Amino acid sequence: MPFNLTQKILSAHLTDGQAVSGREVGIRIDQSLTQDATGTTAFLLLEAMDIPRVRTELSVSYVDHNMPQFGPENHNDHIYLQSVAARMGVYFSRPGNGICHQVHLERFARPGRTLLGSDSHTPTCGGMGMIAIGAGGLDVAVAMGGGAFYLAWPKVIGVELRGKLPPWVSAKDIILRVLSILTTKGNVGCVIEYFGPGVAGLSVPARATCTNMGAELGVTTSIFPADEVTRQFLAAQGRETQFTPLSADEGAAYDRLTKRLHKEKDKAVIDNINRFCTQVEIGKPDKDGFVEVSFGRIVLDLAELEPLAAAPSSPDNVVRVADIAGLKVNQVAIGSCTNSSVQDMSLCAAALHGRMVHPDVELAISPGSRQVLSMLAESGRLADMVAAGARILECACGPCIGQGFSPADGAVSLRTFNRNFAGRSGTEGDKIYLVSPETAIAAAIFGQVTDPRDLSNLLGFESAKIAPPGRFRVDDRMLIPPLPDSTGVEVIRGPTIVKPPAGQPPPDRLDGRVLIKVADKITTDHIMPAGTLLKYRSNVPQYADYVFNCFNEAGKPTFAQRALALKDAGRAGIVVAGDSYGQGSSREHAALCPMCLGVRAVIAKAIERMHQANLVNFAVLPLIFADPADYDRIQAGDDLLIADLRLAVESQEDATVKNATRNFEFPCKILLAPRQRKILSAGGLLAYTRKGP
Ligand code: MIC
Ligand code: SF4
Repeated sequence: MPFNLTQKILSAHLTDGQAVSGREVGIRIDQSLTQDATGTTAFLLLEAMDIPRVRTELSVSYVDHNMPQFGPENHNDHIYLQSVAARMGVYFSRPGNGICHQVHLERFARPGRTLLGSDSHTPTCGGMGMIAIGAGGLDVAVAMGGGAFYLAWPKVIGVELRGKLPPWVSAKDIILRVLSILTTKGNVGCVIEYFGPGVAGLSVPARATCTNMGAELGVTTSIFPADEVTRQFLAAQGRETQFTPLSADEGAAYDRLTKRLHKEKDKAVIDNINRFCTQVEIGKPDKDGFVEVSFGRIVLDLAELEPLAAAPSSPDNVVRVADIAGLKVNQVAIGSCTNSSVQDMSLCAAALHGRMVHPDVELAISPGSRQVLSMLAESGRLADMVAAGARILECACGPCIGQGFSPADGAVSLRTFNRNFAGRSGTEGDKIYLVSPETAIAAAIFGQVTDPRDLSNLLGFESAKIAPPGRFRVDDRMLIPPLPDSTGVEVIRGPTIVKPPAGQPPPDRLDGRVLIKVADKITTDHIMPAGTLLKYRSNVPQYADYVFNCFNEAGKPTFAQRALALKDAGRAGIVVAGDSYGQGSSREHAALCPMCLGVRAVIAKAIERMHQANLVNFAVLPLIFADPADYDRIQAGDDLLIADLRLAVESQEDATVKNATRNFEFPCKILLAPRQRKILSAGGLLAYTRKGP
């Protein structure tokens, strides 16, 4: 039977379970990555497992998120991470070396390997033909300790690429087109596999842009084949021996996807499905106007693609750049793990050469890595950027995670990043558009949204294509390799690094109160804000003061205060949510901090993959409304009871929840694999791992 590439790599790594769609399986993890904002907890938890040294083929600890260093917290984290990496046999990528995903792609990614990272954009390395998955830090810690990683055997959605991209249209436009079809909802448990004749025209960083932003679809990962382009990239990085050609077998099958969409409200999405997908079937509308739409693969003719943008405030709010042309722009930011390669940066520098950034625009550029920055410096491109008035930021996440460069009130900001969730930039009511480097640089020069296809005329140069470097500048001195023998290495823990609290086994009976009721598409940024609060990541009790901070109202008790009062009264906190709860990052603090405040259950219409796993890992019960209409019958402040909670967690597929305030009962589903039930019953993954299954 012919296999697709995802099936091939997963099957070769299978340690547990069967390859049946939706069934939980365990896979062996070859490589891991952590970054500082999730890494301190990951390593504190790894230490708590009493594992002397990591058992992966390769593990790398990056420092790229928490860089401003206001107060001692960030530097304490860096010192801890460096010392614990030395102790555990892990590579340490020093602050200044670059963004984890960009550096990993350059120096470590290998076709056919598995990579688990404590960051949702770990799938970036899928651009190299590997299965690269984002997960919570505790899952990564278990994998570093040699344990399997568990996931639902995925549905594999095929994206066939044909033709060649026109000038000034690029990879960002491909993934924005995919987002306009699949949206950020309803893709849990899928892998996106790219194939077809159009793949060969895309460089490895361009492929990585597509797989990176696959995270915004909520899929498990995305993958490209490993071909001649991959070989050339590896050779240019001095790593040709690590190349293996890999692709789907001839005639390999892909899965169909079914989505529940609203006939009117989701009309644009249904139109896109009709336009870009094969074998579309649309069911009859139900009483509320919802239809089941199912389809085969997505087919994109790259030659017909045009510049696109994700308008505020969701990555799937996709519009044509031509339709918003003329909109005044006040700020442009180029960088992030999505678009910060040498090619992306060189293209922007070429457009800026001999010109000035528009007087009404502030332009920030953060090269993705030290390799990128040094190559820009050597080629003179950096001088072009500086001469044009660009503000050069360090090689780190920076504005992408709200570490500075927040836009002014009402300002329009164009960014080459991957997320534009409301407020993530650090400005309430922000107007962030996600665009390609081509569209971003056009706006920086002209002060308004400009279709980059007009740039050939406006700037007088033919094409925007920058050839991939034949040789990258390889200098690994900022990557500290593992010591052959790390016994006796001292781990340095500054006072701001606090051991995370442990989870608790579920009580026999849940007696709780709804602390908050939130709407659809609540992201982990809503639950646990980053920005200036990121520095508290290593101190869970302190960071927990800011849970659901964006919903706190002046003069009223905060979420944390209400939750702690309930906890002190010996009762459980409950969160009620709509569809797609916990979108976005892998940050386990979005489970860990609410748990620390006494939250024991989340009841939602649907919960995203990484967040659901994090809830289970910290013994917070995820429950799904059996009838989504029950969501409307519950209010914040209602008292909810589950009589046989322990029994339900151990063995039942449904739980009956009694709303004692409004005097009615409603059913919820417990959609957990047997292993997850054991984890919850044990009080979380740490206790479960220590005890053994
Ligand atoms: C993000 O892009 O939101 C982050 C910051 O990289 C997160 C990780 C984190 O919260 O530390 C992610 O994507 O997982
Ligand atoms: Fe960093 Fe932004 Fe990428 Fe997250 S999405 S890893 S914050 S650059």
